[in-house]
Amino acid sequence: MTKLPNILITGTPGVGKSTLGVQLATRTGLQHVCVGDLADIEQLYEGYDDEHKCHILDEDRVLDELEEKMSAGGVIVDYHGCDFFPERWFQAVYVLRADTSVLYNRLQHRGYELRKVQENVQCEIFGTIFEEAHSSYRFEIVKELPSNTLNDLDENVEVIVQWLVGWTLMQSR
Ligand code: DAT
Repeated sequence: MTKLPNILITGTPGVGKSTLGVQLATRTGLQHVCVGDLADIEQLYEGYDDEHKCHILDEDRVLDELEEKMSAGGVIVDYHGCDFFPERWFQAVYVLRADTSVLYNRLQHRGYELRKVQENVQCEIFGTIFEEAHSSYRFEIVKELPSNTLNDLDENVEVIVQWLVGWTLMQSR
């Protein structure tokens, strides 16, 4: 039997990765893994960054934790970084993008302090994660999707479902 593909959803915090991941998993039956949640549950940290007020991810332990699942296929991973995953894990990489004002409001609503909101909005303006994705994966598998409205969310689910259908057909030829 052909293995199902793995999909990476990445982008700045607050762009809507988990929201899309959950909807996509419901629609496709693929398994959704939010790396942030996994790290919290399993305490996959190697310290605390006082300056940015966040835990420092133990990337090696995350990779160890996920390897078996990823090798089996059919996983949607979401995380706000993408350069430490093995390139071989993913057949498609989607970078979600949000407008400055939209992201600002979402992060403020999430309770982030002003400096953290500004840092993340700046990261989005500079397209930092988009660049990281392009430097980590083959150009043709990296796609950018707008994630500002609920309509965008619906369309993004459709785009990825269509990709999955096409990918599955190609494999069965
Ligand atoms: P992330 O996982 O990228 O940090 P999230 O999925 O938690 O982001 O979403 C952040 C907030 O934005 C949350 O309140 C849900 C909302 N949201 C996500 N995608 C959206 C969209 N396309 N349109 C409107 N709101 C969205």
